[in-house]
Amino acid sequence: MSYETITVEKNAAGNAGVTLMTLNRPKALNALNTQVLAELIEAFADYQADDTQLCAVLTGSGDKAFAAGADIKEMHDKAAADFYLDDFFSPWTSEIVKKTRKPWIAAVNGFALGGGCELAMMADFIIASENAKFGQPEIKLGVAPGMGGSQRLTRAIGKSKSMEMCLTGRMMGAEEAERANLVAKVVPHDDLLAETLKTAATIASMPPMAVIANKEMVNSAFEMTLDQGLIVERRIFQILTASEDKAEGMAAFIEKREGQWKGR
Ligand code: CO8
Repeated sequence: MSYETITVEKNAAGNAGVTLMTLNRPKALNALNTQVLAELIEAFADYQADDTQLCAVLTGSGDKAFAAGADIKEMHDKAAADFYLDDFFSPWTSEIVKKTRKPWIAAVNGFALGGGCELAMMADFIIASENAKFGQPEIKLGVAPGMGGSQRLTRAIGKSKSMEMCLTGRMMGAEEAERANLVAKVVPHDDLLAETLKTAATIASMPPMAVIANKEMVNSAFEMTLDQGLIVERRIFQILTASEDKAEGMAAFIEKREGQWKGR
């Protein structure tokens, strides 16, 4: 498949099972326009469908930005009716987040602002370069987050900090983002890609069905009451106990060898 605004590399840098997707509009600080969305939807669908690929990484090209937001130049001339009738921004969640059952990591290499911050938060977790800067500056444009920022940021870092970020539009550096639990870890800028690919390779080496199950369980903590979530956890655990990989994983532990996964 050929793309113009993103690049996709399977088994990236020799890491078996790891797909690297890169937002590739560096002159516009990787701003997210309609074409980027269409290409990412296709790339994520291909990743989901390809049984050889088990963990994905999304990053931004260039040294400066993961993504500096939704494309302001594209949005500038749109009328409210266009945004409403097209249900603008809806496919980011419905086509990418909901349909990608396999894990993906955002490797945030610089600015992650507005839609860029919101896209990073759609990932299963974020690894940030020490140069990363997160923010929801939409208020300065007379609007507000539209791709999930008010919801996902608030769930990640709590109401007080999220409210302050959204109302002032200020940026949060990587260290603060780690303290606030927005990111899983911060690494030196030059090591970001290698470190994130290494983490992805670790995930790709796990039993694939158990990976999807773990992702589904943790995500259910955001959608349900504790009682409902605990039921989901128990049921998924019980299903996993019937898998061939459970039999193999436990046998491998007892026999002191590496497991060989079937993914079922
Ligand atoms: N959209 C389009 N182009 C952009 C964007 C963007 N979000 N961000 C940067 N660019 C372009 C600039 O226009 C510039 O292009 P050119 O060279 O042609 O002038 C190029 O990228 C480089 O940018 P700068 O010269 O501004 O670089 P600086 O280093 O001086 O500044 C910043 C970097 C601070 C990141 C600055 O570019 C900036 O503030 N960008 C905008 C950040 C922003 O406001 N993001 C939020 C956008 S809105 C959004 O994401 C969700 C909207 C929800 C709306 C819902 C509507 C219904």
